[in-house]
Amino acid sequence: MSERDLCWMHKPVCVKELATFFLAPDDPISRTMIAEMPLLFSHAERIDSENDAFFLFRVVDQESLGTEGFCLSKQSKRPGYVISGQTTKALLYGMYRFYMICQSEGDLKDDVVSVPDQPIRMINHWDNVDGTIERGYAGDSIFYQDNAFRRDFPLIRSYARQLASIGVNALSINNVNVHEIETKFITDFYLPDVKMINDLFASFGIRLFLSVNFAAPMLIGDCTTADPLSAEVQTFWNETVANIYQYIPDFGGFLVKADSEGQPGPFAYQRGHDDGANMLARALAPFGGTLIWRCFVYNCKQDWRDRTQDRARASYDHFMKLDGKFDDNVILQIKLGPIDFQVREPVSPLFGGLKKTNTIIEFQITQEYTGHQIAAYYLAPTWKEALDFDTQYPGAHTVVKELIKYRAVDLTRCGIAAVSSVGMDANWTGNKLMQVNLFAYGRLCFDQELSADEMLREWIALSFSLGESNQEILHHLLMTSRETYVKYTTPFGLIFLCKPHLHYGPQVDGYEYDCWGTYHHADRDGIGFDRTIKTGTGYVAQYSDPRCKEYDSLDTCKDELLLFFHHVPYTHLMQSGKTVIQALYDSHFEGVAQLEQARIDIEKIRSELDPCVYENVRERLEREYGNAIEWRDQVNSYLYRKSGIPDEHGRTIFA
Ligand code: GCV
Repeated sequence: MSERDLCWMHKPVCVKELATFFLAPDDPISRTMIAEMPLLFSHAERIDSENDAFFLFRVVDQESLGTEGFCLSKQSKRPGYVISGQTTKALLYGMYRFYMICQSEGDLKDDVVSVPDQPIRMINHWDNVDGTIERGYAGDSIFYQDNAFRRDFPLIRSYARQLASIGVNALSINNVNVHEIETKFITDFYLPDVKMINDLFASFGIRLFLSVNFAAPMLIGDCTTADPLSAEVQTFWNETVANIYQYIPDFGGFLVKADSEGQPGPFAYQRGHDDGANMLARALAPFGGTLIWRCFVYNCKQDWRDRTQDRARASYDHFMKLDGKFDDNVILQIKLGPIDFQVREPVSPLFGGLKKTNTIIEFQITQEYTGHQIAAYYLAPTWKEALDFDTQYPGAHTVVKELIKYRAVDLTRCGIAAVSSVGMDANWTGNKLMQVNLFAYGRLCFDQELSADEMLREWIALSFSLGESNQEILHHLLMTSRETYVKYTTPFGLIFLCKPHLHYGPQVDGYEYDCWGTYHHADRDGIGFDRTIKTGTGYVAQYSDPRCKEYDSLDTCKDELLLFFHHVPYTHLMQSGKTVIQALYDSHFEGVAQLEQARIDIEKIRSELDPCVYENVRERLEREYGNAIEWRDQVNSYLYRKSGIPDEHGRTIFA
């Protein structure tokens, strides 16, 4: 077994009898299934008689399953199983699910009916054509090398099957910061390569998207402007899109980061983001293409002296007023929180705020602020919290997961996207344990009701051969990993105490006198960013009335977000009954103590781990432990020096 195979589909299920299916071999997804069967099921081979069939794949007419839902059941009169769905894509999903159930539970005990909760389940790659990955910590890009497509099709195929196995159905393959060469991906020179990748993913039911540069009409066309209302610009995009669909008739569409962190956009021409998005959407519409437009728009040249400015307000301020102005094939992609994938943020108020616009919630699987694939950090609890968040706006559907699932009938293009964590590292994700985040992401997109606990148990059962007590140890380590990381880095809603640009390791004032708008405002008396109505930036008012009241008041704002919304004295009593300063000290000590336990736990399960997995996990844990000590000591010393208040328990703080 090669290390590359160490994902959740590395051991075939042994079936007693032959398998058969009746699929059209000229359909690319059917061909994929024919190739996958022997990899997943050890005695499976194709035969022609339905009577001998161990598996039956049935294309059925059952509207409730939609185009991607499937049923799994036992055959009624003889041993074997039936996998049914309305399309071959649904059958592919059914086959993978059946495999995983057999692998983790031994057999299919009850019938399963599974229909994905949202139409778009996407992964965004921030890969650059030079082979680097922005915020990637698992090696180079699997798609590119030395300013060219890598063309390692077996590798890409193996990635595609992993994504399909968990139900991902859309993929963008280049960074949203679109550099010089990638701007040309939409030209004849690169489209044959894009097509090859597209066709490979299409055979696993995954639609391909490209990130595009808003200034492309000037950079690679003959236009003198990129103004979305200019006729020459519209012609450029119409012709460019028509050409793409000549090569790739099932092309998904574009993903756009505009007017953000140096990327060009419609603001340069005094146009709105609706003008920019609709112009591109209209070029894509005749071909059924989709335009995904990111709401990550804010001023990254802020003056830290001006306490009225607040980066958290930006997305809502820009996009709320445009609600209802976007074409049907435009989707706004909104990061989970108002700032930027911090360890804990409130959910963006655009969810629930926007009523007449397709939306995608954006998560980040790559661990930019969450430990660089060094720390163990199981992300599903964060995502679950966001999906389960009740915005408390008036209306039939108020919870985030419903808002991206059941929009008004004509708003069908909604879903979830997440930034990829995958690279050329042999175990795909740098830290073997962090494969769990990719797995859980896909599973959760398909079925929002799965708990973080269930998905973790399933992944452990599929990925390792551990006895029951060792499974529990690993489960505990990962289930608590998020809180561990939060505790030793930025608890209680603090954000950005990390090293600037790198986003790993502590530098408490790294962003304090900077232009990025991410301040903690610690002084000798207190700490936290005041976003309240009376004395702060008023950000809280972007939420529904009940949520606004909850966050605005010190009595009701939960401890976990206290310092995101309030500036309080160090002696302020939190809901936990501790003073803020003591809670901060305790949290940093506890985080390190939890890692000390994790180091012991890994040794306990060592004998049942593959040696190279053990070595990878041990090495990462040691680095995380060293980093945690640095965080604890720097943050605690910083706070002690500012406040002059000692730790109640007299533990070592470096004055
Ligand atoms: C792709 C953060 C990251 C950037 C990233 C940006 C985004 O600011 O640090 O690297 O750029 O988010 O989401 O566009």
